[in-house]
Amino acid sequence: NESPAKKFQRQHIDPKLPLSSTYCNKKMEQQDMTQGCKPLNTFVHEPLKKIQAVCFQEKVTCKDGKTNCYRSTSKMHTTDCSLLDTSKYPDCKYQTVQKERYIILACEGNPFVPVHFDASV
Ligand code: CPA
Repeated sequence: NESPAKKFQRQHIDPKLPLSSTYCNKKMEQQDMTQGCKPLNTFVHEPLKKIQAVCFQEKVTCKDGKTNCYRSTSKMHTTDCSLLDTSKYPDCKYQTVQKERYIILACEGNPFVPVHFDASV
């Protein structure tokens, strides 16, 4: 059974920068997020260690009011995958938009690692 930490890695980490505008269509399928067509998902294109280090950076309140969120102190390479409203389930079609942003992650456990992508700013 997949741990919350491994699920976060599957859904949100891809160290390689996308090379094409069809990145999200392919990657959302490959990473098993197209049963139900997940409406919005962010990939972070940085090494695992650099993303895990965010759990020890600036503490902020999460969108749901919990207090286990952390904002990165540097901008990171990200890609927003947003489900197109013309998408017809089960054929999930996404817009691919690359951004350089600060990321906000929820962290849990021992070791204290990311388990949820809260936002980018
Ligand atoms: P995920 O990271 O798998 O917000 C809903 C989903 O949309 C969320 O999924 C991330 C994604 N999203 C995104 N980019 C955005 C905005 C949203 O990729 N810009 O969430 C994993 C699990 O974490 C879920 O089961 C909910 C749970 N969760 C929510 N808040 C949490 C918290 N503070 N601590 C621990 N788990 C939390």
